[in-house]
Amino acid sequence: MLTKSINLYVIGFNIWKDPDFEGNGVGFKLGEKDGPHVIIRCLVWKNARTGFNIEENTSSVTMYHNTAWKNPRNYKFDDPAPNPHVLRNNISFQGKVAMMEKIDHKNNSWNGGFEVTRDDFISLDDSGMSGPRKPEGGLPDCDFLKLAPGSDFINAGVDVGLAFQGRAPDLGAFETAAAPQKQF
Ligand SMILES: [Ca+2]
Repeated sequence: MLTKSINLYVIGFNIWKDPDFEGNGVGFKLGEKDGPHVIIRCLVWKNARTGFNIEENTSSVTMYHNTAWKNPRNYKFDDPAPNPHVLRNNISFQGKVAMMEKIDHKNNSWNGGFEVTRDDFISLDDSGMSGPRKPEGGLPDCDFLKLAPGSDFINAGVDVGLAFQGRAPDLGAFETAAAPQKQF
């Protein structure tokens, strides 16, 4: 299953005070049944427990350009992977990352060389994300978790075959528009 540009948040909180509430607080459940899921440019934030959870999936799951913020565990890939899961260009901010050995994770925010701070993002205000979607289903215009000018994540990604701007892909769910070329 290919999943692109999906946003999941406040899962696992009983916001409606439902007495039969049984949510387990996981944003993306990637397991239970095996499937070589491909997760691209998704956001997951403020869930009760886990953002992206591999949950014993033994297929090779691919995660490119996702952003997880403020889940107690942002990424939980804690099962052995007979077919290695592949993670590139993902961001974790304010939440734990659990990666078991044999998981192929490189060039993500937790792989060294980056310090993720508040200043990497234009906005952490998610109030605009619950607004109406655009007619074609796109996100409302808002700067939530988009990279701030000067962020180390801009042009710091590896090419995974997806469109990008500037000299290289950015990390995370949103690609920063490249500066216009100077006219000589
Ligand atoms: Ca770029």
